[in-house]
Amino acid sequence: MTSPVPHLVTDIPGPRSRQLHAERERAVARGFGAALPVFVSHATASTLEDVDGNILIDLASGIAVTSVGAANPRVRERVSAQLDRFTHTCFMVTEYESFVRVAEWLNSHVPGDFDKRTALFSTGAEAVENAVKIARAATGRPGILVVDEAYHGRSLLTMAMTAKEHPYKTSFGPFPGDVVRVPNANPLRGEGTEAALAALEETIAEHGAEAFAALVVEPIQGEGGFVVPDAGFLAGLRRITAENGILLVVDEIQAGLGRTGRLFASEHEGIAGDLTLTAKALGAGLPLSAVTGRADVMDAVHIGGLGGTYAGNPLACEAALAVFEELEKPELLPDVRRIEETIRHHLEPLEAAIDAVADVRGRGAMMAIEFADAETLEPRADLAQRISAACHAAGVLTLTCGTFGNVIRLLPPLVIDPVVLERGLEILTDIIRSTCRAEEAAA
Ligand code: PLZ
Repeated sequence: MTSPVPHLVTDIPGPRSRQLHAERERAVARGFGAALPVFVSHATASTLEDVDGNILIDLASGIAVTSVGAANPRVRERVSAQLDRFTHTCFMVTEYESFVRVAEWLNSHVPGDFDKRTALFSTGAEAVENAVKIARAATGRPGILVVDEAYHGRSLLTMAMTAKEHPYKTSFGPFPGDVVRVPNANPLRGEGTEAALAALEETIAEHGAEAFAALVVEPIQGEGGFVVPDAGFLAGLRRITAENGILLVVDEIQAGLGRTGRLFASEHEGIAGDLTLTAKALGAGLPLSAVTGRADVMDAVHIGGLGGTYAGNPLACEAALAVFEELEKPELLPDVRRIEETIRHHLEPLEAAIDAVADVRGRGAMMAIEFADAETLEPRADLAQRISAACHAAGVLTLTCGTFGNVIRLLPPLVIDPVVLERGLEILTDIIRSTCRAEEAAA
């Protein structure tokens, strides 16, 4: 069976998208990039249709947000029913039930065999910022530990926590202090679990444990390059933080909520954060984020200390309740594991066949392919960008990532049609082969 998509009727971007993009340049601040300057008119579980009538295969999910599809019927039903009731009260003014139900679901599903509480916000960065506030209130300590290559957001504090300078931090400093970075156990480029953990213990000894409220870590790094840390690294962080009275904050904003084939990526390593952060897929595109964690830690904050006008907006809470219904379908997580098998089946043979393919990695529907020189591991951002651009021209939406920009990441909706996924991967692998072969022939 062949897939009827991608279905291209113009060049990508087409004339209408190009016209809108020109209008955008006159109206919208220049600081926003665009991975693919195409304007979308409709979406399905697997595809995006643009204003020129082209249908693209979606291997991005709006950066891991539309995990249940960008036009999910349950989300639509719940959100439209809420639209008919009311759009906003501000939870700090008058309350509504869905906020409580979302908190209850997260309390019972987030890893950790302890009594939990949840606080809802709107963006991922806001969840990270609030986790820091909560950790400081609970411990009475100031500092925050973060790891190399981490990404935690674009607000001033979360930029300080994010590793990569350009484009996130360039010209925006100074940043809040008391953020200290420790090595990551990056299997391709790092020194291994033991060395990374020894460096953390040294840093804690240098500053004194009482300097640090929390260590914040992504269980699988997102923007940093889909780095699945060496086995034992997360468990080591769990042990060392506990020994030093430092709270472990697990940032599941990109990797959580089914993306890796388990409900939470921390489950692969059998760890539980004292606080766990979710966003992105939580609201299926309606802005919603959460801090979920130990009741005693969460409730260390005084009444009135947490909030925000839109925190836990009622439309977004309804969307989250629909997402939970999807995540509870017994076939969903097995389907995600099948997505990983399909992606590995297509990409892994390239590792042996093509010198510039340095690594194929990831979990579930969070998979990546890294391009680098075979001998020196010198990153090949140029190749990743060229291949990604060729995929776009062929109607497959891929994204790049990584500290060096040399990684192509695949984030298909968890509900993508398997036939469409196969087709997208055939196009991607053909482009990787032809681009790399042409280069090898020229060398
Ligand atoms: N923590 C692990 O992945 C957001 C950033 C896109 P916000 N990642 C996508 C961009 O270039 O702005 C992210 C993340 C992790 C925190 C965040 C921040 O989430 O909802 O973008 O604030």
